[in-house]
Amino acid sequence: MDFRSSETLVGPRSEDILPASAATAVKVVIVGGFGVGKTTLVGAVSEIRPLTTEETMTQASAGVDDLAGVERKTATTVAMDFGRISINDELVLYLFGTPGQQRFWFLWNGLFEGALGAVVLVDTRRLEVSFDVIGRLEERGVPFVVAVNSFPESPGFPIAELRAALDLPDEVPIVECDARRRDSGRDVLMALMRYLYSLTLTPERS
Ligand SMILES: Nc1nc2c(ncn2[C@@H]2O[C@H](COP(=O)(O)OP(=O)(O)OP(=O)(O)O)[C@@H](O)[C@H]2O)c(=O)[nH]1
Ligand SMILES: [Mg+2]
Repeated sequence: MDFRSSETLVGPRSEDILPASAATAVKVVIVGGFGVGKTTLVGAVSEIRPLTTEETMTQASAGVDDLAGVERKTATTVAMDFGRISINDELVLYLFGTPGQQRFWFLWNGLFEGALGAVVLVDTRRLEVSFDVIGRLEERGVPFVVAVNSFPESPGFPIAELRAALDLPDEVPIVECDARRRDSGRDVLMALMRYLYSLTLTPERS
């Protein structure tokens, strides 16, 4: 039997192999309302080929899923996205993107299990979809940063107004990003890491 062809098909790519120096793994969840760019962000920053569970949106979701602002969207996450990014030789982040549609939110409980922190992705055209998301994180005590995904049509919001609109405490970082860009997504994750680190220095908040 010739195994060469199957080895080529199933063998891991060199970039998929976790370096032996990676001593600490951290789980981070990417949350947000429907269509804010969660799958895009995980795909942009992941150094491994991301696992996605997207299904084609059909006519049955018309009137249920609000496509305002993301009219060209044709697929939606039904379970989770998964990706990985090495922050340095020793620290690796496992990224779990959540489904945005409320009918799949029951899956969040499992995805939050063991998560050190979260990124709340926000679209300023549809801030209201973020309220419940933030409420759920606060209920569960998961620390988070807010990342504003800049769609071209999104209205600009001064940070102070955004903080007030989302009713965020002063210490929660708000950063802007373009979920399609790897460097931008990486900056968001670094902001989360810095925030988590700051919480360890002020234990009464963590
Ligand atoms: N212009 C622009 N388009 C974006 C950006 N991020 C995502 N998109 C597009 O917006 C749409 C929604 O992105 P997704 O990544 O599927 O959003 P999601 O949050 O995973 O959506 P659900 O899983 O359905 O909740 C897709 O068509 C993306 O190509 C962005 O930063 N700028
Ligand atoms: Mg998605």
